[in-house]
Amino acid sequence: MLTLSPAPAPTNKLTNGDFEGTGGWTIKTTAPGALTYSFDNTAEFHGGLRSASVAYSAGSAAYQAWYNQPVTLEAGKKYNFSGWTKASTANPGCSVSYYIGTATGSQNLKTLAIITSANLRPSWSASSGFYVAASTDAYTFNVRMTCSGAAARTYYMDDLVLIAEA
Ligand SMILES: [Ca+2]
Repeated sequence: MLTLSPAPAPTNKLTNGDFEGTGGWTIKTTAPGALTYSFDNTAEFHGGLRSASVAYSAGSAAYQAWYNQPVTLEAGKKYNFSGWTKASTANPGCSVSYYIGTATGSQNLKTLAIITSANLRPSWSASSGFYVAASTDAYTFNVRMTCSGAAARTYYMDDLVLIAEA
C-alpha cells in the first residue's frame, strides 16, 4: 500500500523570531548610546514569555535603532511576513519598519511593514507583508526604527514570522 507522507510544513525562516530562544539577532545601531536592546525581555510579550525590546533613555532628538539577521531565500518564492509591535506609550516618536535587505542589510529591498509613530500604541498590534525573492541568495531580515523626539520610550516586537507561501 502506498502511503503518502504529508509535505513538510514550511518553517519560520527567522531564528528566534518569537524571542523565546537564543541567537538569531545582531544589533546594528547603538548610537546615540542611549539605546538598550533586549532579545529576551520578560516584562512584555505577545506570545510565550518574552519579546524583543529597544529602550531609549532620552536625550537625542533624532536617532535610529536597528537589528537584523541573515536569511537565505529561494528565487521566485513568496515569503509572507507577520509580526507584532507595541510601544510603552501612544505616538511614541519612532516608526518601526520591518524590511528585507541585501546581505549586508545596508540596502532596503522591500519594506514588509511599517508602523508609524501615530499608529503605535501601548498594546500589541499586528502587521504583515510579503517579499518575492528575485534570486536564490543571502538576504537580511531587518527591524529598524527611525525616531524623533527626545523622551524615554520602549518598543517591543514579538512573534516575527517569515514563511514561504505553500
Ligand atoms: Ca515571545
